[in-house]
Amino acid sequence: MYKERSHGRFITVEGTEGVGKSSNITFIQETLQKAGIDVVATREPGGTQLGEEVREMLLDHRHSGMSVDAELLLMFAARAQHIEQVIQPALKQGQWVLCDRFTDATYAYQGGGRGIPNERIATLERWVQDTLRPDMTVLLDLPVEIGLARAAERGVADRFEKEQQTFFEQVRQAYLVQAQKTPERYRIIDASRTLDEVQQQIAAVLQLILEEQGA
Ligand code: Z5A
Repeated sequence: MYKERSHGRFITVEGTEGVGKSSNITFIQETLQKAGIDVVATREPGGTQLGEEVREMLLDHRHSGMSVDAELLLMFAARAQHIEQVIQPALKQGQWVLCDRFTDATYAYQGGGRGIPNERIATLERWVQDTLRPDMTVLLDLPVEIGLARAAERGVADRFEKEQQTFFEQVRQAYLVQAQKTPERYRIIDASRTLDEVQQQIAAVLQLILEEQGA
């Protein structure tokens, strides 16, 4: 479907519960903007009106009985709209897209967490994305118990946040396996450090991609 080669760069930020994605996305966006990059920040599930409505369904406790396949297909339904309406047009215009979660989250949560075989996810990935893949994925990694303790301070838990620690351990392992499989794309950040230290690590990896870009 999306055969055209895009000109902008596609950066995704991933991690388990409470790793600090929200806290660091703004930092990444500001760092890129200071380097003169035109950045579109967005998120999954979400990023479009349809995607945000799907997100509400996915996170809502009223759907605690949602089947794992329904969950998987809703993630990709939102993603299809997001790619067509936001990601691909931005990349074609030369903008950089900074996305809070993308398909690596599907491999981690629906694959690692829910147990859906990777081949099924890969089938949908090829269908919905064709050759579109992130250029760089920043994985904020930290022990699950620290992330859960940080997240607990935020208040009401959504449908995913109600999961047990073992679920998030599986999610974390699935992320680390993906990072091992595609080391050229993944940048693993030690997110257990202070916010300042985390941002120093992120600044270093951004510097590399900016140098490659000649920015
Ligand atoms: N999901 C899926 O299953 N499959 C998919 O394909 C996709 C998503 C795309 C919603 O995602 C859910 O969708 C998600 C996976 C699923 N469910 N879960 N869990 P989300 O990204 O919106 O949800 P989230 O993971 O809960 O992200 P979040 O709420 O935005 O959390 P965060 O961004 O990682 O953390 P934070 O809010 O920036 O930080 C948490 C707290 O820690 C906060 O109080 C910070 O001030 C504090 N913090 C942050 N960094 C530090 C450091 N370094 N030290 C100390 N304290 C810190």
